[in-house]
Amino acid sequence: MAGDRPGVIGGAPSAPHPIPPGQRRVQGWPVSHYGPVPRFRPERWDLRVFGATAAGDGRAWSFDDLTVLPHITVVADLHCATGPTSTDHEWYGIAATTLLDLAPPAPGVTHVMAWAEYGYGANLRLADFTTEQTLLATHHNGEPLTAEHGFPLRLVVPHLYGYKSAKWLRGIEYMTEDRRGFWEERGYHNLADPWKEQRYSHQEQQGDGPAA
Ligand SMILES: Nc1nc2c(c(=O)[nH]1)N[C@H]1C(S)=C(S)[C@@H](COP(=O)(O)O)O[C@H]1N2
Ligand SMILES: [Mo]
Repeated sequence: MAGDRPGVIGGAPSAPHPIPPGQRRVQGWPVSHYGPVPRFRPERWDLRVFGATAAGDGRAWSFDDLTVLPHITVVADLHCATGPTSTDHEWYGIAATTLLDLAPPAPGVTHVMAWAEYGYGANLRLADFTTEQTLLATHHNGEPLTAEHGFPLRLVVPHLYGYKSAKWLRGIEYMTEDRRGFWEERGYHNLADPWKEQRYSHQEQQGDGPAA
């Protein structure tokens, strides 16, 4: 599908394509999250990269700092692990790999925790964080994100179930071992591959998650 539109990762919007097993297509874009929608306060807001960085200390960006970084466009579907798939989202933002280049992880880093407002976290294998379609999105279909969809910044990990795509993103923690995030501690699968229907933690196999 790639190459339909120059510079767009993921192909043409609305081209017919399959969705993962057990999912149902929904019209529009439902809102799904736990807890209240945070308010954006630019003067207090930053995005932090911390934990096991190569440099030994962390880095922080204001929202304005982020706007001057290179941006990418990714077209992808969003699969909620409870069943709905909304299709053909056009995301615009900063590639996760760009962040990684600016604040490299220490050699032993295997996982990251994507931290959002109110302590929400989603853990990812480093390799899942660094795919070419993983991004920190500021815009959707040409408009800034709405508050309920993660304004001003959300992670988008298109190849995994939606709970890995943390809205209201505030930090990336580099980790030298795996640790469960918010939904991963509450019965959802540690890895979350929708094509393998990795929905629930009881389906996990040896090695899929941190030792209990
Ligand atoms: N901060 C935060 N991000 C979150 C969640 C949440 O509870 N808190 N829920 C996740 C889940 S389960 C899904 S399916 C997607 C839904 O994104 P949407 O509301 O933009 O459709 O957001 C994810 N990001
Ligand atoms: Mo979800």
